[in-house]
Amino acid sequence: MFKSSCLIPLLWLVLPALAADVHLEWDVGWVWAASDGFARPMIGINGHWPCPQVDVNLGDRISVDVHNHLGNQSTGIHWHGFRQNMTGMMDGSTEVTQCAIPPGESMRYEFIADQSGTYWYHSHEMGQYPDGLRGAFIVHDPSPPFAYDDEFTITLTDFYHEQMPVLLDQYRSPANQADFGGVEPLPDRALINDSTETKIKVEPNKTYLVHIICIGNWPGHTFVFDGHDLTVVEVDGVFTDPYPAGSKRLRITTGQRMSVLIKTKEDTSRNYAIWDTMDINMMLIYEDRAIPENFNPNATAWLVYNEAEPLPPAPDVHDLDTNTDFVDDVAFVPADHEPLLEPVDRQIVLDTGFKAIDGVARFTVNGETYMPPTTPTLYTVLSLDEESRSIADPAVYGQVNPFVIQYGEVVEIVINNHHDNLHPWHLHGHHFQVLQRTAVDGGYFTEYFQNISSTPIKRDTIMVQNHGHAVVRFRADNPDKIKRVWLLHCHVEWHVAAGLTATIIEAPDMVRNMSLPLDNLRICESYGSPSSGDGSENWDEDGNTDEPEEATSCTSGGGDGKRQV
Ligand SMILES: *[C@@H]1O[C@H](CO)[C@@H](O)[C@H](O)[C@H]1NC(C)=O
Ligand SMILES: *[C@@H]1O[C@H](CO)[C@@H](O)[C@H](O)[C@H]1NC(C)=O
Ligand SMILES: *[C@@H]1O[C@H](CO)[C@@H](O)[C@H](O)[C@H]1NC(C)=O
Ligand SMILES: *[C@@H]1O[C@H](CO)[C@@H](O)[C@H](O)[C@H]1NC(C)=O
Ligand SMILES: *[C@@H]1O[C@H](CO)[C@@H](O)[C@H](O)[C@H]1NC(C)=O
Ligand SMILES: *[C@@H]1O[C@H](CO)[C@@H](O)[C@H](O)[C@H]1NC(C)=O
Ligand SMILES: *[C@@H]1O[C@H](CO)[C@@H](O)[C@H](O)[C@H]1NC(C)=O
Ligand SMILES: [Cu+2]
Repeated sequence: MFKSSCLIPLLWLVLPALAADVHLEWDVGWVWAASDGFARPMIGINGHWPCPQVDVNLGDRISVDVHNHLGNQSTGIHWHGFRQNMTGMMDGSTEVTQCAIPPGESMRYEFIADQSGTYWYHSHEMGQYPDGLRGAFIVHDPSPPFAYDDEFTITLTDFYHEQMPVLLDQYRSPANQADFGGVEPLPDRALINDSTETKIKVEPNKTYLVHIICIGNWPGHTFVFDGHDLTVVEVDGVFTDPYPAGSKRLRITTGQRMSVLIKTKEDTSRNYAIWDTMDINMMLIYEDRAIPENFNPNATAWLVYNEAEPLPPAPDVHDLDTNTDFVDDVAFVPADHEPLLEPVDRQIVLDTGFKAIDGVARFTVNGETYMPPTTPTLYTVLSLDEESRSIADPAVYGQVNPFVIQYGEVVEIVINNHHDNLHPWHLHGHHFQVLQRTAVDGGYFTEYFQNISSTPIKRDTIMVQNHGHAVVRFRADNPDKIKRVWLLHCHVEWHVAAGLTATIIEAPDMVRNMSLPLDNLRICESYGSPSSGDGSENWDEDGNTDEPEEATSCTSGGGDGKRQV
């Protein structure tokens, strides 16, 4: 079925001499933790939660052996923001580039950290990462275009006391407002660095590079470092021309990253709070949503100059409108000043909507909801190669909202958000240029703005405002002309579960074959999913296939099916 010759060893030959081998052994399992005082099982790594930060240097060769010790859930790890140059089968999106890793199974991920900056890793399986399986991944650059003395990372997230399988069942129940697109479960807390009492020891007279990562499930976050100005120098792994945010607030959405420089004070006479708030406007859209009186969207952490001094309360940020009161990231300029990609070879327009399917609210892209195929889409591309059905025909991929693009094309994606809700759209495998993005209620795409940058910012996740649109471009510059498959989806896990996802099938007709590591074939077999064939069979709502068959032992929560979506 697949050629047994392996691509990975070839890669080792073309590496910079100084690159190191970084090998990680990760046992993924349940860990009790009480990040905000409420104890619950979290999905941790090697017996610890929060999951570890990965720190590597540009060019390092990464290999991670992931062992699934969860016992009752399947898993997989996506390396968010990595383009997976030459290693598209290592993207970790289950049902797309691999089968899910069932309990008791293992898989080795191998790729090269050939991009510097701020990334993260997270499960891409069945709405799983908000239960804990996510962490920071920093690729240090030997010569960044700015100077700093030291660095640290903070993550921002919404946090739930109940586990995702239970919450997803509630969200997807017919009782849940199917006609209105479904009401998402409210988070219990916001956390900074997975804690309500994060204290960051800093020294005076220093410049710190702060990596900020939104590892949350749903709302964006707006934050303020009291008494300190922030200068943006990176978004989503792309260095920017330094952007002094001054007194304006910065926002990052689920999936996004941002690095800022802060200059610490000259003296250590007091400490300062970091204030973070979840975008409450993403939760308020339903008239009949009950937001409790005491609901607290805020989280506080501290820059600690002097441990003998008190930790001050968060600044009282008045009149913050999380709809408008933030720096527009479309105004950033990438440090490499790469020109606007043109002309456009292919335009893809996504009009988002929702509809009730079997009484359950689903989101749609151009009228169709995404249903995960039992054969991972990449495997369809590889295995249908020799058959009579053309892999350039989107119909062979099933209900995955497929878009086929050709090698070298400049692809423009227009996202028209017809919802009352904001959506952070994320593209795997590429950075895209952001040409334009409207404000809330800014209307759908009809024409280009007059003020498009000649050097647009590049990132991999963009917030698309309600009843507005965004326009992004990328080149299908697949370096070695390998067939690749990338998800394009809203990063809100509720919305992923509701089908707000499309699939980009890149250069399917390229002759160069990619062979799958034997690990991948083995886990498909032990999971009970096919590793070849078309995308006509789906996992349904309850995690069963269209054609009923025996459930395997890798049952996820909330039902007797194989998995959740
Ligand atoms: C992709 O990898 C190839 C081979 O290692 C390398 O020549 C190329 O520069 C890489 N491209 C990017 C965009 O990193
Ligand atoms: C935040 O959490 C990560 C992961 O646990 C850790 O590596 C990092 O040091 C923490 N940052 C601070 C400022 O405590
Ligand atoms: C910080 O720098 C200022 C100006 O150079 C100096 O006066 C001060 O003593 C320094 N503070 C510390 C704690 O070194
Ligand atoms: C959240 O922070 C804002 C700004 O400081 C404040 O006005 C508001 O009262 C806080 N909310 C809660 C519930 O503490
Ligand atoms: C560009 O124009 C659009 C619409 O005319 C406007 O919403 C946006 O704020 C402008 N952007 C900049 C950076 O001026
Ligand atoms: C691709 O793989 C198929 C199936 O193994 C094989 O028949 C074909 O010759 C390969 N094509 C190339 C260009 O290697
Ligand atoms: C899976 O196991 C964890 C840890 O024992 C437990 O908290 C959780 O409820 C289980 N999930 C399901 C769906 O059974
Ligand atoms: Cu969304």
